[in-house]
This record gives sequence, structure tokens and C-alpha cells, in this order.
Amino acid sequence: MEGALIARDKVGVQDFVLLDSHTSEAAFLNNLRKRYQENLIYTYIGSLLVSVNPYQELDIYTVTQMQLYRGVNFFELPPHLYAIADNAYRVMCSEYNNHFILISGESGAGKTEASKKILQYYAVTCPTTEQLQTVRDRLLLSNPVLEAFGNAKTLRNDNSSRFGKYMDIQFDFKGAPVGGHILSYLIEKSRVVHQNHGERNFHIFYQLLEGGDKDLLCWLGLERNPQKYTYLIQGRCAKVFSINDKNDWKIVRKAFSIIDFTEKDIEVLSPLNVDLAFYARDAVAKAIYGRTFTWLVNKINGSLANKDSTQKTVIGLLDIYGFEVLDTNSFEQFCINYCNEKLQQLLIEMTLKAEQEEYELEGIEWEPIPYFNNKIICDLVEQKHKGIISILDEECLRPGEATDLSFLEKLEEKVGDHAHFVTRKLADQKTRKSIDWVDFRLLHYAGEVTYCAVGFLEKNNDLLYRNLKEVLCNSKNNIIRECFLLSELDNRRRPETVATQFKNSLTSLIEILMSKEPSYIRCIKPNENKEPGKFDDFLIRHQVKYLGLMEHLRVRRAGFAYRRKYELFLQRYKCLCPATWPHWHGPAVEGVERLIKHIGYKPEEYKLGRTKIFIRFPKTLFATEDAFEYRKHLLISRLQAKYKGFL
Ligand code: AOV
Ligand code: MG
Repeated sequence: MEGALIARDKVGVQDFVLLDSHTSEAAFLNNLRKRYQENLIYTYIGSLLVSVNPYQELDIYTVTQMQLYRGVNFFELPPHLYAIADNAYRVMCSEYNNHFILISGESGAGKTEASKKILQYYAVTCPTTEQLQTVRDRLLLSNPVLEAFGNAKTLRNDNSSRFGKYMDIQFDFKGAPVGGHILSYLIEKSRVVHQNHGERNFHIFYQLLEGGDKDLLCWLGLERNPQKYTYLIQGRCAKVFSINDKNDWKIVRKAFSIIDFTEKDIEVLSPLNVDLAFYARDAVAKAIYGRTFTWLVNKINGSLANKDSTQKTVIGLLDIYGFEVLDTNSFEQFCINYCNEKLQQLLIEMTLKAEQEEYELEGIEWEPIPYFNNKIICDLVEQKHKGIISILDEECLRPGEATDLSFLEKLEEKVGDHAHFVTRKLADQKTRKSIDWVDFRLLHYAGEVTYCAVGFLEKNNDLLYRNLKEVLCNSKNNIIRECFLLSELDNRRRPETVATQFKNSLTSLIEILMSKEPSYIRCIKPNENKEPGKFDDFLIRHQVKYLGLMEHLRVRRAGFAYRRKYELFLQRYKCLCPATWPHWHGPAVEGVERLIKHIGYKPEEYKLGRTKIFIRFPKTLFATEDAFEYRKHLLISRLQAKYKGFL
């Protein structure tokens, strides 16, 4: 198996764990660069996939390629998203458990493209029936709809996700996709009323104006020329070279009809246009957009829902907004970057920390590998009473008295001496970079970001005056009425602030993820110019560093690729040894010892822990798995021959 693996390695090594020399950063970057220059954008670190955005169409996503990866052992083929997707799928089918694929990386690194390609992979390769075709189409088409309403051109990315998305794909016991569910996180609704220079509003507005037919525009009271609408041209780039709004509109329109939107619904959405223009009130416009987006997600969920109650397993795909640093960073960047801190923390908890703790717990000899744990930054942001969000919330509770500046002062007072926090007063000592009087700076895991505190209080409060709410609750438009329920007016309780809601939703997301088996894809952005083939060493080294890839590699190289509880391992492979087949009556660990002795594991290939067997190399496990498959077929054919007369 290893021979086959190396034979395909014409350029560099396809798994960093196999790098001969040493685990230096230079060797790591050399390997990544060599491969990138040959358009080999994927490389493994064990079972983690590193992906470098090619910024060009590669012919590695064809149906033929998909079929190639289907059912093939990981590592037997060159690294690919499909191998990750297929592996999660196969383990789910054989062990009947839930999985998630976490795709992370900074803005423009390729997360959304990766998540779409994985979804396509499942759509093409999983078994389906005519009946299930609709589910498949709906799963696929939910993407263009949500992208139209939730993505926009930013300076970093022409198709930047401005909301976080977690999508569960549900499978039945045969492994067929039978439904789905989407959770969306904090859409950046301020974009509806304000865009920075070089950025656009959400795609849907331009799509509608470019592609909507004359009658529709007339009915909506809109003119085709975006220049007529201040909300659409603040960034001065209504037309984007890489985007075909007209075509995209056609796709969205078709998607609407397949995802169960009625004509009345599509007339969906008209408040997005007429009423926004009519009210011309920023707060109302933002509220309508935010709630309509939630309505849209609910509507899609309704159409993806599987009504039968048989148990399903799921594979969750997480694609959120990447870490971003703009010229001016506001409340939105603060939330986005906090979300990225949380995911980095999850990754550390589930890989570097958990893995090393497990060796200790299982009594496996282990030399600890140091790594930077960003929990300290998460705490700075979210800790109860002491963290930035709590301080912000406290200020929001003092209407009329508190201001963005008093918030800054409180920050200085309460977290001023934190190692990852810098204000104007401290800037010179800590970073020697000057800082404006309305700013504060956080030293994030992925780099420094200076936030402008102006608007933090208002955006966090996100209040809509009662009389405006009343108008919206009584709107003639069905969707607006559905989004703003009259019952809300009776509720006098103060709603949770935006940051607290976001914090809580991230906490439950992390809980959802922690209960599933993980796969990881780490996306890297190769250059700032969206240029194919350009490997910017400086930029990439920075990402390799903060993503913790070197530490991950060190843990992987020194560690074990696979581990399983003795009982599970024995249950699966007991047919490979006469002493354990068909039943082993002693302690599972002794059964496993007999079994691996019989199939010839060498001492350097494994270690026995307190409750689990640890296998160092994937090839050992694959050989065992192959022997198992062979044995299974043999047993089945024997049974068939024996009962031929009866069948
Ligand atoms: P992101 O999701 O990580 O950014 P995207 O997935 O939107 O980044 O990728 C940005 C752009 O890079 C895409 O629009 C494509 O042009 C290109 N690209 C990415 N991956 C590939 C690929 N595998 N093949 C070809 N082109 C690719 V953000 O949503 O901004 O965080 O918040
Ligand atoms: Mg994205």
C-alpha cells in the first residue's frame, strides 16, 4: 500500500507526515509550494486536509473523479476533498454515527467553494431513488438562494459569505440523503444600508435589477439601473467582472421553484426592494432584511425537512465567514473574528489538546508538544462579567448615559492589562503602533485587528422603535407580517443583545459539533490579489503559523493515526482469528492481543492503552480492513453455498 502511495507522489509528498527530512516550517512551505505550482492544491497532515485556493478552475471535480474516490481507502489516492467527504460518509455508514466537516480559513481562502463541492460529491455519489431526487436538488439549490441573499462582494472576496452556515445532511440507513437542516448565524445586515468603498450590497439586489424581467421590475416599482439606488452604489462597484448577475438571477429563480417557494412567496420577497426604498430608514431596512433572511432559511428548512421519523445519521458541513481585517473594522468584524476564535478553539480542543490528553489518559508514553491555546482570547471576549461582550452589554443597559467612548473607557479599566488587548493608552508600550482615540486593538490568534468602537452600542442593542415595529406588524405584505409578529409587541422584556445572542448560538453550535466525529479542512489563501499560481510566501507562512499546522504535524508524526476501543475493534475484526471467532469470552484487551498477534502486527505498529488500541500507520489498518473485507466475502459465499437448496 505504501508503495502505491509513494508512486503517485510525483511532486512533493502528499502527506506532510511522510516528509523525510524534518518537521521544519521551511520544509513544510517548500512542499506546499512545490505542489501548488503543479496545481496540486491539496495535501494531508494525517487525516486533516490542507487546501490552497487555486483561483482557477481545475479539472479535478468531474464526475469521473468523484467515482474514483468513492469507497476507496483514504490515502490510496491523491489528497482531495472527496477523500475527506467519502471517509466521513463510509464511517457514518459502517458505525452508524454522526459526523461534521469543519472548513476553516480566512476570508477568500476557499471555504464556501469546498463546502459546495462536498455537497455535490454526496449528491452525485450517494445512492438515490427517483423520489429522493427532489431532496437532492433542493439540497443543492439551497446554496445559490442563500448565497444570493447572504453573500456579497467585499475587498477580500468577490463572493464573501456574510453569514455563518451549518448544514446537516441527513442520511437514511441505506446511506441515501433524505433531508437536511440549515442553521444560519448572524447575517451582516448593516451591509443593506452601508457598503465600504470597493464593496457591494448583497448579490440579490444586483441580480434582480440585471436579470428580473421588465414586468417584475415594473410590478416592484423598480428601475433597472442600480445607480438610482443609493443603497446599491456606495461602494462604487455595482458591476463586478467575475460575477454574472443576470445568469445568477436565472439560477436563483429556478431554485425558488424547486425549493417549494410559491409564486406568492416570490412576490418573496418584494419588501426587500419596494419597502426598503420606501422607508429609507436604515434601522427598518436592516430589520426587514435580517428577518427576511431568517424567514428564507426557515422556508428552505421546511422544504428540506424529512417527515418520516426513522432514525437518521447526519454529516454536518460548517462554512462560516472567515477571519477578516479591513481598513476599518467594526462590530461586524468583531463578531466574525470572535466566531473564528471559537472555531480555532474547538479545533485545538478536539485535536492538539484532546489527542495529547488521550495519550496521557491511556498511559501511552508521550513527550508533550507545546502549542498556542487561544482560549485566553476567547475568554477575553466572552467571559461572564469580565469579558468584552459583558462590558458592552452593561453599557447597553445605560441608555442615554453610555456612549461608545464610555464603553472604550470601561474596556480600558476592566481588560486593559490583558495580554491580548491594546488601547490607545497602551498601544505604544505593547505594539508600538499608534492607535486612534476611538479604537481598541485585539491580538487575535490570526493577527492584530484594530476595531473602531463607533457604533458598537447601537449595533449591539439593535433596537427597533416600537411604533416602527407596529407598522411592520400590520404591514400588507405577508412575509413582513410573518417576520414581525404582533405578539412581539406585548413582550416587554428586553431582548438579548446581538453579541450575547451570537455568543449563545456559537456555544450551542460547539455543543452540536462536539457530539459528532470530526473531519477538518484548513483552507489557505495564497495571495491578496486573487491571482492563480501566485504563492506568496509571507502570507502563507503567516497562515501556516496561526492555523497551528506545524504543531498539528508534530503531534501527528509522533502520534497514532487510528485508535479504537478494544470492544469495537474486536467486534469488527474478530473473524480474522480462529481464537476470537465467532466469540471471545475473555476480556476484550486479551482478545485484541490474540487477534493482532495472529494477523502479524509488528511492535512498532501499535500500542495498547488502558481502553483502546492505538495504531500508528494508516497502512496497518487498511491491510486489516482489506483482510476483513476478503474474509467477509468468503464467509458470505460459504453460507450461500451451504444454503443453496433453501434460497
Ligand atoms: P471563503 O468562503 O473562504 O471566503 P470562497 O470559497 O468564497 O472563500 O473562495 C473565494 C474565491 O476563490 C471563489 O469565489 C473562487 O473564485 C476561488 N476558489 C476557491 N476555491 C476554489 C477552488 N477549489 N477552485 C477554483 N477556485 C476556487 V469568506 O466567505 O469571504 O470567508 O467570508
Ligand atoms: Mg465563504
